Amino acid sequence: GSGAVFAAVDIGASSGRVILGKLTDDGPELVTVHRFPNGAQFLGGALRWDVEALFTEVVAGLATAADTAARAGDTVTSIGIDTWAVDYGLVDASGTLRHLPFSYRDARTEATIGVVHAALPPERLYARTGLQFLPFNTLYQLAAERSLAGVQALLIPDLLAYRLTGARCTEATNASTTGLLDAGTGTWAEDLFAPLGLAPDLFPPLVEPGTVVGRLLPAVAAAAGLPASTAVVAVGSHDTASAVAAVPADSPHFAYISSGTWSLVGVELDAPILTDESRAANFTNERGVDGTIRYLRNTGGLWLLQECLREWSIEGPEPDLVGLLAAAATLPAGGPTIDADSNDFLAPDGMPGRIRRAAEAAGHAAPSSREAVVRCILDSLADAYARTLHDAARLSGHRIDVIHVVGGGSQNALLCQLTADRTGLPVLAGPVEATALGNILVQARAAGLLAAGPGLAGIRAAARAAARTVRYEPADAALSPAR
Ligand code: ADP
Ligand code: LRH
Repeated sequence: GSGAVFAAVDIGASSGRVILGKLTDDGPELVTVHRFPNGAQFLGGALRWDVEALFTEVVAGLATAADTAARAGDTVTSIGIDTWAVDYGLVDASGTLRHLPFSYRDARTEATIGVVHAALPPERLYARTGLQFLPFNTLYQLAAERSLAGVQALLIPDLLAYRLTGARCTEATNASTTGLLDAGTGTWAEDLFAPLGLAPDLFPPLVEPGTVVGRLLPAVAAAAGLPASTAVVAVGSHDTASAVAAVPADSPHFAYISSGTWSLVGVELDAPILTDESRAANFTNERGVDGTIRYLRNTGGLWLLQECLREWSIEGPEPDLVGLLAAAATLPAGGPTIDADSNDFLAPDGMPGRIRRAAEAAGHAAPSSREAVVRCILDSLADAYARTLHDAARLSGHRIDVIHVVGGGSQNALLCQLTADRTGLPVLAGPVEATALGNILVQARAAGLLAAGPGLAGIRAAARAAARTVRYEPADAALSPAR
């Protein structure tokens, strides 16, 4: 039937997609209309994102979305964009990019972390911003730029929205990953800019999810086959913010693992925790949709597995992920593990060898076969999840009865089972496309099609109606470290 549909542009570090979403009487319906690979590339001597190629894919995806909607008699009401966090493009007054955006995995911030901390000690930064220390937080990257004269910094989703509409803004959930936002108020921590030599208007003004950013530029509208009146609406433009908004939880006592290139592991809170203990445990207080706090830690994630697969596909034929996972599942428990949280695994290249050496350095026999390397990664991730959720519960006092795993990694049955076993908690896996779902539901609410509030209740109810989850029970519920 005819009606309003919403287009989600969702680009993760490993792949992007354009998904159309529609609210029906049976809940939200999602259709993926375009997919494309993504990854940082060595360009001009550094690891960078080819945002020009990404923009081309976005417009191609929107054109397919327009077509698909038109054939169903539907209208694309609005477009929302989310991507990975922290990275940005520098644009001058005419909108020209100074250079292709750096990837957060580029090593150039090693030289600037000390410079930033000399101006602003880490204790002061944490008390103000609540952001966990990661070597690639935006403020360390900005300190590595040769010059910021005459440019504004646009976070990646905001940069894409600017290219679509000509309007500049900084979406608030993603702004919280810059290290320059006040964790309590969700506004810029203005006093941090001058000590870092940053202009107060380096970033465009903040907007909250649900705000209309602008309308399509005529050239974009023509290329996409959409009316120029089509709105681009700010969503939780940090992919993890959109994913967590769409966790299909039916009680507040849940934890989440947003499982993709990274595993983002934590709980949802009403207020940030800015204590020294929390800083020492390296927990972050990122902003979620509706001012919620995503109290979480970044753990290594499926990046380790992605990089092994990439390495093996250079050595020979493309390995089959599903087959490797099945082989890894037949290996006995208690094999070698590594610290999946270690920053040693941040950079690309040579991953299987790095994992073998890390296992040996930890006093284990190095995993030799490919399936043993895969099992080592998954056992190590499950260990890291259990550790992190134990800490999250301890530091926040938040009760955890169930773990929701969302994102591409929710399809990994072995990892879900190991997670249930290690934490002693049931795991509910799915949806795979939680990020796009969260993106679409925020747009639908802005269009008045979803009950507003209280808080995320309306969005979560719609997420539950959309989700088909798979349940994993812990092998031994008595060992329950996360409780
Ligand atoms: P990102 O948003 O960071 O790019 P995704 O949420 O798309 O990541 O998740 C990608 C990951 O999902 C892959 O690295 C892979 O490990 C996992 N994945 C994808 N398909 C499957 C599958 N069929 N079975 C198990 N895992 C899968
Ligand atoms: C996941 C993610 C994560 C950030 C990282 C840079 O895609 O946005 O939340 O820490 O990428």
